[in-house]
Amino acid sequence: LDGSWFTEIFDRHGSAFSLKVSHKLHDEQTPYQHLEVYATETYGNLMVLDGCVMLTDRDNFLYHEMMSHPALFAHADPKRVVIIGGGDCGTLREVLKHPGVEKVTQIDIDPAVTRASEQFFPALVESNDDPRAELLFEDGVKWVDNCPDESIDVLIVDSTDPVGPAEGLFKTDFLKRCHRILKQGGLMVQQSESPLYHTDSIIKDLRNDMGEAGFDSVATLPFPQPVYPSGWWSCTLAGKGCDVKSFREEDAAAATFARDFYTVEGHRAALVLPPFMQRLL
Ligand code: AG3
Repeated sequence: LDGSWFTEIFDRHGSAFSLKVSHKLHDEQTPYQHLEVYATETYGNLMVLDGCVMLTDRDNFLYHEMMSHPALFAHADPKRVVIIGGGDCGTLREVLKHPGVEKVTQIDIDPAVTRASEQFFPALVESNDDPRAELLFEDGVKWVDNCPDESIDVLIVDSTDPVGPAEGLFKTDFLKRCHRILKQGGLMVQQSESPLYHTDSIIKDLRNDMGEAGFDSVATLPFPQPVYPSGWWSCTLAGKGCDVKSFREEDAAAATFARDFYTVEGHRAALVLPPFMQRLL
């Protein structure tokens, strides 16, 4: 390949994704991970953690809208929202678009991610001065442990892949702790990797573990995400005394906030599991 390319190799899947970069904007070894930011030729800025693509200017709306709006519309009246991870603040920005939300606490262990977002992805942090937003930099698992029972409406886990620091966020033990802090009628949503690559592994295990943790309904919503492994991604919702397959369709249709991907029809469609996933799950 001519010129300079950033490549993430998905070795176990025999594939890779590349973006042509014009230059590197940032390179930092934080206490938690290796953080890089590149200027690309056609996707705007690119954030990379430990060699894995986190987001680009051009397509992060797909992931961030699907990590927030389906969950928030699946809840009857979400007021108290928690985001574990999500330090780039893209999910936070989407959550704050819901006028009924009274408080959102984002807990990311690594402040360097938020600092990089402030510097290189200003659009993602544009709502951070909203008085409803609280940004904490600590261990999300510990925060959940110190959170009172039945106090949260929607919990969003916007993590990296389930290897290294985020591994514990996919385990039954953590999911049980999440279940404890959710109110009745509450729900959680976890980013759940690629439908093509991970349905019979990470996605299946996560759904089973959510059931084991006490959740009574579960739904995996696939969505496009060109810059992640296979170009196709998913989030998995789990409800505590609510059916995550139903949502406030009238409110979703009437919502006037700015978005580029989420629609009520798209939400309905995302709830239809492709036959190959039905077979594997
Ligand atoms: N969190 C999901 C990242 C997973 C991507 N995996 C990979 N490139 N191998 C992204 C954080 C965006 N808020």
